[in-house]
Amino acid sequence: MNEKMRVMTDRPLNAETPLESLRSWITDNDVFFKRNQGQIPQKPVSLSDWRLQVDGLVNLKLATTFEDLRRLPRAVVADTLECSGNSRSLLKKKASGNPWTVGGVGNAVWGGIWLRDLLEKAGLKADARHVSFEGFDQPLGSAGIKFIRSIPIEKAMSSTLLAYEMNGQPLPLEHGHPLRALALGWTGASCVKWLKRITVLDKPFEGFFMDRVYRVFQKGEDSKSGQVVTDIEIKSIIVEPADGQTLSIQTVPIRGAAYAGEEGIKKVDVSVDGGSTWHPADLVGPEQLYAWRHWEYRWKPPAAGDYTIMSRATDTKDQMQPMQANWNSLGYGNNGITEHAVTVHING
Ligand SMILES: Nc1nc2c(c(=O)[nH]1)N[C@H]1C(S)=C(S)[C@@H](COP(=O)(O)O)O[C@H]1N2
Ligand SMILES: [Mo]
Repeated sequence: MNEKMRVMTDRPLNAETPLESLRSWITDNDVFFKRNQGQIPQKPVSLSDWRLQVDGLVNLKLATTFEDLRRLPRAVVADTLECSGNSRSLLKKKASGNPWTVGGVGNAVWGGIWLRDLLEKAGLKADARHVSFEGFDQPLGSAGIKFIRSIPIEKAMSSTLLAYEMNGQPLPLEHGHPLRALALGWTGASCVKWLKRITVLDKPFEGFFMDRVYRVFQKGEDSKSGQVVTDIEIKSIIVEPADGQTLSIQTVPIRGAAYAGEEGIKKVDVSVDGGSTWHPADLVGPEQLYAWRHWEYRWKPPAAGDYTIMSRATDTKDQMQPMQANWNSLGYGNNGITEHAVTVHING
């Protein structure tokens, strides 16, 4: 793994992408954030031994080989993947979980097949409502709980990819080799790695990773009463300058990325006075559904001093990033403008 990554825990491996690697539209595989609940397989499985089970509420159970998958129509799609808990450590009130700053996100071009094509081969029964994914990574800890997650059948049949390539390379071991799910525009929790089994269910899968975590709830509330985390909400991050940087008094390029899960980015505004006035930024670089949009604003600091820079994204459904994050016990979905502000010092 690249030494620039910020490792939060070794076992399981949880590491975030450094700020400077978020400045390119494609996040390189070696610096792409790594988030694991269990033990990453020690070595890649042999592709000739590997099988993907498709079972549950289907007309025909499948034991798909890697060769079978390669024969299905290949789809290539950009998708920005973000951990549900990204930016958690920027919350003013502490929430438990990995202390991500902004680097629990990355954008890649993924190659694979549509899940729909595989499910159509198996044939759905009339009561099919959810699709669960199981990986072959080994759980860590005494409870031995497997990371199994399910998504609604509509998402599975419309915009979920099974990826075997990442940025033109075979899917790397840490990112789920040989095959992972990607519910496009949804947080990482619905994107199960090292797939071995896909099961069609008549209701959401029940288990620790569906009911105890990846839900938005307040302290003292039952986790199960909270909404399940699904799509990524409208957010922008500032990737340049960095918080606390000292700059000289000349034009400062302010750059960042904005993303909104299943929606596109309509505009990004920048404030250099702590949110009193806003200026439109230029949207730059590729524009693709499910992928982030980079933006830039060239700022001429009027005088020496300390400045707070904020960015505010609006999506194609006119939903605007909130001034403050919607706090919850596990610190999911921090997209607050204030929490993502950076302060810079301008030298005279
Ligand atoms: N099998 C398996 N899949 C998994 C996980 C896991 O622990 N095991 N972690 C999930 C979470 S919470 C996230 S954010 C993404 C991270 O994907 P990455 O490591 O490729 O960035 O994988 C998801 N898929
Ligand atoms: Mo995650």
